[in-house]
Amino acid sequence: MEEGRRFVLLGAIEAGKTTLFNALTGRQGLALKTQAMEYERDAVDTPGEFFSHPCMYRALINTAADADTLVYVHACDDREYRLPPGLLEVNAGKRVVGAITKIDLPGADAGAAERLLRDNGFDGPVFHVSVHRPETIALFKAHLYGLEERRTS
Ligand SMILES: Nc1nc2c(ncn2[C@@H]2O[C@H](COP(=O)(O)OP(=O)(O)O)[C@@H](O)[C@H]2O)c(=O)[nH]1
Ligand SMILES: [Mg+2]
Repeated sequence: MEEGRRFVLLGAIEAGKTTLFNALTGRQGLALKTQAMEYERDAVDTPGEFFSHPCMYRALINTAADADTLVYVHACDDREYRLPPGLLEVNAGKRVVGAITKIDLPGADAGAAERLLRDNGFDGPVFHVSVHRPETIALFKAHLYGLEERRTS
């Protein structure tokens, strides 16, 4: 894996990280419960437990430190902002991108979810995505990989 081209998906359990990871990387199969860091080319999927267990938090910090882009994955029906502020502080200067997921859910209010992120000081670009709407994934993917290309060119 080429250094400095890696993005890592961070977010709570059930946020939709693994589903998004599979959609972005073309990995097949069901989004089974993620037990450990999963690497696929330049992407890293992380277990949501790493957010809530202090003893696992160290591993998350290390993985984030190795990454070039941090993707905060947030389900549109989640009313709580989950990104620990310290995580962005220790990764200052890194690209940060938000993904509001499951926007196909009935009554989904992606705008409200985005405001929640903004109210908590999240200032990277925010994308609204659903695995059931391929065009939203394509747009997000283009942004993610487009940024990677721009950086190395
Ligand atoms: N409706 C809908 N469900 C989704 C979407 N993305 C993920 N899910 C569902 O949300 C649940 C959690 O997804 P998963 O990717 O395992 O979340 P993770 O714990 O963050 O890795 C699963 O039941 C997924 O099928 C989406 O875009 N739309
Ligand atoms: Mg998972």
